Amino acid sequence: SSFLRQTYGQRIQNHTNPAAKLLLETMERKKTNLAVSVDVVKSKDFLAIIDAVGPFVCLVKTHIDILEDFDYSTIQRLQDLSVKHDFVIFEDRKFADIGNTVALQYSSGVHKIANWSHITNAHPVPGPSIISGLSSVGLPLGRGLLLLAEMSTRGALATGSYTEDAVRMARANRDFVIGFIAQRTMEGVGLQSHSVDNDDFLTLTPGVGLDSKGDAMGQQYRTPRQVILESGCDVIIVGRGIYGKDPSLVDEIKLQAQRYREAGWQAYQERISA
Ligand code: S5P
Repeated sequence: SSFLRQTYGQRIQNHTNPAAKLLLETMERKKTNLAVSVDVVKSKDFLAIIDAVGPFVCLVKTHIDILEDFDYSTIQRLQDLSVKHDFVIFEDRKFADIGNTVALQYSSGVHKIANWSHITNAHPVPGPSIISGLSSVGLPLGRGLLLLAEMSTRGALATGSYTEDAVRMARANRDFVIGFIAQRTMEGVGLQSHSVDNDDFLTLTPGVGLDSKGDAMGQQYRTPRQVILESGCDVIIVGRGIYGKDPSLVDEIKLQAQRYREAGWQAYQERISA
């Protein structure tokens, strides 16, 4: 039977990885499957947006390398906000190199991602060694990894057998790989028969917008209903749909976050009661 009919709370028991459990617990506790992607370049805006959307989200997704005034104190503030508002942190680093290099990129440099990000992600393109490299750093810290099995952009190359192989790589590394960045659930993808006991991975899905179909650079948007109810994804990731063009409009950002949270939760409730 499918995990899509189980509640987020029920699915906690299908996971052993601490980051996966934390995310599902947070979703159940706060009744939200909304993640906000905070793609702004000034630390002040970054922190203000996170403080504004914090009550409505299960997770905050960062691109820490776009902050032009980055200072490690921003990380301490991000962690304080994550405790204040009870959300999980996901640095969207999209690692894509050999094991030795990604282990260094994950642990070191100015950002030291493994120190503070509960979840990060990787392209499966190098093969299984990217998972061993990252897990050598992240697993002892209780971190979790998402594989990019599909992308939201027009013309994306992550399709067909590439996507299937990504799912097989995940199944072979269940201790560290907690799910996928994908446009639909990967449950059963690439299986000859239903031969795995536990195929419950988390599906986090970007390319979500209620008012726009895409941008001028290949992004494509679908609604929370399409993503959660029709495609069986678990978390909607919303960036510009929530913070728009002006990061200083805090009240408007709060309203949009509430709107997306409601749309995502409504679609989830329809799914589990279907
Ligand atoms: O396939 C993908 C994978 C990711 S992680 N498509 C994406 O858009 N993303 C990320 O999601 C992207 O890097 C950006 O941070 C966010 C989408 O932002 P939005 O403003 O278009 O909602």
